[in-house]
Amino acid sequence: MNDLFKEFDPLKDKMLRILDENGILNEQLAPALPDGKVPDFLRWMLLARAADQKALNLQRQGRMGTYASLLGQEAIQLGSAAAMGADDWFFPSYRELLVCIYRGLPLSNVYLYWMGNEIGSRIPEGVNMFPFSVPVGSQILHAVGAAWAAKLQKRKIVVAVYFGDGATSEGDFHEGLNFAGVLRAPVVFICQNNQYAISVPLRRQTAAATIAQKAVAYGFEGIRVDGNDVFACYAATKAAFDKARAGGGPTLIEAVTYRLGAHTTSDDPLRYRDDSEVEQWRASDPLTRLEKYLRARQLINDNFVAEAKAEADARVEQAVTEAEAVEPPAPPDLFQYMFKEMPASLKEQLASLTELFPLKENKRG
Ligand SMILES: Cc1ncc(C[n+]2csc(CCOP(=O)(O)OP(=O)(O)O)c2C)c(N)n1
Repeated sequence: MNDLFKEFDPLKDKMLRILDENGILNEQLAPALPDGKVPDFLRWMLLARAADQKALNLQRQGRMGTYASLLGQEAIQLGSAAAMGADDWFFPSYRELLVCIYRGLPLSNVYLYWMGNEIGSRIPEGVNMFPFSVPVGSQILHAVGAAWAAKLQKRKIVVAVYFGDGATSEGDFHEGLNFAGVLRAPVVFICQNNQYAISVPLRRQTAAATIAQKAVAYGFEGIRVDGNDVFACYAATKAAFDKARAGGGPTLIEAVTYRLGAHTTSDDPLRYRDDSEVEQWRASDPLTRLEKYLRARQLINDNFVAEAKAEADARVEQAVTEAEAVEPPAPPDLFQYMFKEMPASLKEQLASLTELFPLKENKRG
């Protein structure tokens, strides 16, 4: 298992790729997955794509707040999520819709979150995730802490944490990796290198040749994978999880991918990148790649795709109905959830807000 990390040592300037852009599989590197499971991967990716497009539409219709699309990043999200064990935990940033729903978070929770309703962040019992993290990189420290706790408690739990290339410029990234290395914490760092931190390109985040090689400085293994290849993403994550569970410590995975959409619905990428660049990456769309492979192997046909899309649309509509049926948050909700005992300064602010919005908002306050 660890051979994968030796073979793809980031200092050797190598990148793990198993399924190429034409849908051709490298049998030697292919992970052990039953044929029946792979069409399911496509089904999930189609669901994420439908859910993503719906969120963008809802935002444009004023039915959702700002939304951060995952378009183009489905392979790393699905591949990594599928490699986790039932008891493992993950700590998302804000872009991991597919990881969340694959691991059991209802899609309606994701929608509620982006609708500005804290109820979206109430994670159901049994879904082993922390809520979305908007402060860039802060979840890395939480994840390392959780992994260390699991190690101290001798629980065979592995923790995954997701972040973008921009997060690697944060102190939290370096502190997290340093401690994980020293403590040999069972944590897998998953960097979705989608080339941009809003408008700032990767070359302005780091002078290093790769993000994966940063693991070397912290004393553990890193690997660079083709982030649009679901097999490579699955194989690397599975190896990293197996290693961590066996006491082998942390791993940094750099999934090289591309954010095909805008950073969020508030962003205009035309201002800082060329359409030609986007078009180039579109040719490596993770869904098209997987679909080509599955069709060539005759594991799916037109009917399968049509049915999967229809099923996805129905699930998305159901989730929207559920999310929109939840009462919108009242202004005093802003003051909930942070402190057990509300500090005096916040009590004062709450009182003046209540004065401004006296009647119906108060009923839930
Ligand atoms: C600590 C902190 N600083 C700045 C911001 C503003 N901000 C929001 S997203 C973002 C860029 C993040 O880029 P990256 O880590 O590459 O993740 P991506 O959004 O590309 O998935 C920034 C600077 C923030 N949310 N938190």
